[in-house]
Amino acid sequence: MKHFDTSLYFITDSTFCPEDEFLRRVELALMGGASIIQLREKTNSAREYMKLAEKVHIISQKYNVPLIIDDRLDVAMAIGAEGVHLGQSDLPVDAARKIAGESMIIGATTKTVTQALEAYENGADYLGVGAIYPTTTKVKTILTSTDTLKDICKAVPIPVNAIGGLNKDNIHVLKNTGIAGICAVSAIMKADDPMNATSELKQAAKALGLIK
Ligand code: TZP
Ligand code: MG
Repeated sequence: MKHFDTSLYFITDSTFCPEDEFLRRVELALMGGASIIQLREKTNSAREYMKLAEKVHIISQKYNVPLIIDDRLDVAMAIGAEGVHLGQSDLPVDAARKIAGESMIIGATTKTVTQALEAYENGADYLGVGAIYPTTTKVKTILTSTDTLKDICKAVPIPVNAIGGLNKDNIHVLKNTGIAGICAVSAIMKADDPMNATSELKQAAKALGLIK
């Protein structure tokens, strides 16, 4: 059995600060209690992506937190990351599973029950569903209702995480949806104090009974 905890799923954005500051923020998020981290780079070359991933992996290993690489299975495998996250235009989950083997954590973005069932049946270990709220991090995304989120949670037996514009003041809408965790980029990455922001988000989610 694969052991991973998606309750506080921190996703990076390195586009708005220098690398030193980026790595410092990554570490603070882990210190604040992020249970899993996704390195999400959209503009880097494979080589740049890999170099940054190696640096982030050194930090994540220190905190015993799995590192998931967004989009790129090759980068994930090359650096020995614990997982990869695949969107609807990335490698299909079954193809990635064939290449990566059973031990790799594979996550998938799904916006409908049909997509969720397909990803699960093809071997996904967890799902990301959203955007729940409008987001400034990913411009090209459509909103997913909490009703659809609930239907997806009911339809698959794997952890389902909510994503998109989430922060400690608006996650109450996720009550009774059946999610396993919350994904956040800006609420952590752009906070004055990413450690505090992470721990406050986790506390808020716990207080609402969204996570344990
Ligand atoms: N997928 C759907 S919304 C989103 C992704 C990657 C970005 C979420 O970022 P933020 O800053 O937490 O709204
Ligand atoms: Mg993708």
